[in-house]
Amino acid sequence: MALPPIDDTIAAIATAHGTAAIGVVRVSGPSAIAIGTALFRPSGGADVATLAGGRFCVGWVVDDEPLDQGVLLVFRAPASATGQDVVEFQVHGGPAVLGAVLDAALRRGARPAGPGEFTLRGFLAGKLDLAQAESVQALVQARSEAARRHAGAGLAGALSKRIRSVQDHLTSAYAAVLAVLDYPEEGVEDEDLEPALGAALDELDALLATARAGKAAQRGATMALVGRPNAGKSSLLNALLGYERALVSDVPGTTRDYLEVPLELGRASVTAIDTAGLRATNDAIEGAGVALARNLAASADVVVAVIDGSVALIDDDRALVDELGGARTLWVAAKADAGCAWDADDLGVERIHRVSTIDGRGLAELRAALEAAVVGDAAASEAWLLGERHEAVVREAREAVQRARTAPDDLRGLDLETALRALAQVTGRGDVAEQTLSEVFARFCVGK
Ligand SMILES: Nc1nc2c(ncn2[C@@H]2O[C@H](COP(=O)(O)OP(=O)(O)O)[C@@H](O)[C@H]2O)c(=O)[nH]1
Ligand SMILES: [Mg+2]
Repeated sequence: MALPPIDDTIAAIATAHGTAAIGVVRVSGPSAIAIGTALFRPSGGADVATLAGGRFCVGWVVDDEPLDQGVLLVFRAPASATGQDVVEFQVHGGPAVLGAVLDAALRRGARPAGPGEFTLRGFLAGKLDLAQAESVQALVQARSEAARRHAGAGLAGALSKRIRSVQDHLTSAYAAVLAVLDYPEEGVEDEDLEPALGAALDELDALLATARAGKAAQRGATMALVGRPNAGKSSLLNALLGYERALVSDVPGTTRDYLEVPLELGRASVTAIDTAGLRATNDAIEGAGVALARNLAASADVVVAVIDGSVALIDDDRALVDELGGARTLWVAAKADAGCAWDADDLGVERIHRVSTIDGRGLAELRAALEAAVVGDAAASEAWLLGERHEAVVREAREAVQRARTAPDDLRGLDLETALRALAQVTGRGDVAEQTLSEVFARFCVGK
């Protein structure tokens, strides 16, 4: 798959299909200003042809007839997102209006842009690297707060910076290896290389951990709230959500079914599941709910076991530890405002989170602990790998660095070259196959 030409003029509707208050038609390339001049009649005597870059004018889009009233933004090369002359028509966001404006631009010499062509031009002009370009598309597609954060950090350059840091370690190791080719009798001392290679491996491992967390986020991690009736599960869910979603009642056994709701936890987004209280019951419906709760707890990625912290423990609570104890479970002592009747030792667990939904204590710490439980080691990292492609090349780099650690002097250089080449695929700065670029940008939206 060859890349499209970049020296002609492209045009596309950049906003979503359907009706909206405003829609945008983008035009980029050498004829962009001429197309803007031909199609836009500014009010108040402004002149598109001589308008400075970064300015806008208000007026009418006119083809054979007036099409719509709107705004024209003008950017001049190289100070634009694509590095080329760009005009953007902001008009009313209906499909007929946008279609007419796009047609008019195409009749004046623009060609319809393919997916991601504007961003591709920006990449080739050095406006952003490949990791940032992929973050742009991830940002467009982000459906959760966590996904938005990862993509936003990537666009700001967090991943590129981390990759450059690994590249710096590897380049210094490579220089040491090359120096030995000139003075073979010296040999490469492990202590010359080990710090750089070790640091590179640590950083690559941290990045690979984010790929695993990212996949869990895509798959949709689940968090189940379990515990006895009236322990405070539904109140806790509402407090974590910040709004009243689950019914709270002092009548035990209120939640008989279960309810699922998306919950944002900083760098993680999970499906939170509020379950029926775990207790022996003669009520058939409640009993079915209790069985369901046990199954949900067994399959959840994270379990929040809630116990009323203000009253003494009973055997049922300790039975919960036998049933749910394990790395996936966080123990919550609820109703801390009403007193603390027991501690972690009494329950026989390593750590408890004391929370109150009345005065809010402990909630921020619990949120942080939940976030860490979902994203694991990745919680500490600003830079996240986005998708399979990043993971594959980072894994390849890691394996090559690992080989370089133990290889004989004359082969170390080759391994380091392999690692550096693999990492260059993330940022796209270096030798990147056209095929790779085509595949990356084919996943983009048209108009982006
Ligand atoms: N004092 C106090 N009462 C609470 C707290 N959280 C819940 N409750 C009360 O405990 C009862 C049961 O709460 P609920 O959330 O429905 O428990 P669930 O059955 O485990 O879902 C209700 O009367 C709540 O008002 C808390 O943090 N402090
Ligand atoms: Mg409940």
